[in-house]
Amino acid sequence: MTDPVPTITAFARSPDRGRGLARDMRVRWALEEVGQPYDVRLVSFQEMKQPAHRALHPFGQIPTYEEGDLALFESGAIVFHLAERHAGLLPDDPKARARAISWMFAALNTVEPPIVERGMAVLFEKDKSWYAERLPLLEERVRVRLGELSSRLGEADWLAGAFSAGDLLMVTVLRRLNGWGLDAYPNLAAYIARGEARPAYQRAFAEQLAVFTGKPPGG
Ligand SMILES: N[C@@H](CCC(=O)N[C@@H](CS)C(=O)NCC(=O)O)C(=O)O
Repeated sequence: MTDPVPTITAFARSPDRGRGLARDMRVRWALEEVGQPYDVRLVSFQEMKQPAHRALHPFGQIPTYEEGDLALFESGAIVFHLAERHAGLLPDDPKARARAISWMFAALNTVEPPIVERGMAVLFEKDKSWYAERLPLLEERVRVRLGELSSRLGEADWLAGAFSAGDLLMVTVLRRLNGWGLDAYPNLAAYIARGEARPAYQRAFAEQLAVFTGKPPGG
């Protein structure tokens, strides 16, 4: 029996204007990497906060993932589920697999928080009296993580051997910087570019951009 085609949710109108920064991009990219077709249900900000969507996502956010009677939320959990179910996103060797999973957690738990904190401040806190004082602190936290990540990556293509779900999540997390702070770390800029050059990434990006432009992918 073939698996049901999963349905994910994404913003009907993404605030990023099609730049692929919303977290459905991670899920789309993972689905493309493993060659799993999928459907997308677009939701408005209002719909996300309604009981029907909250039944899928307790925090009223995107992305969600439905596959038959399985409903998931949290982009990392969804990518992990796909990596467990399909070949191509995690190595088979148990130790190599555990290392790649560490990078999944590192992306979401260690690198993403300071990037999001800075991004939120820039977007929503500019008018606060403490903004000018707080911003350098938030920027320094991001720089520290970028420096550490850059040192570990070194000249390697990917974080733990072959491309994995850890890289997929890390690249999407770093993309949220929109290039900020990356001048100092050419190896991280090249790492992001390597991720973006993958055909699966390109397909996922085109799909989410098509939602914004209203034209079919590539059209
Ligand atoms: N940790 C969650 C974060 C989900 C999240 O913040 N989603 C954003 C879009 S990228 C959202 O739905 N924002 C609207 C809101 O929170 O009201 C994940 O990785 O899935």
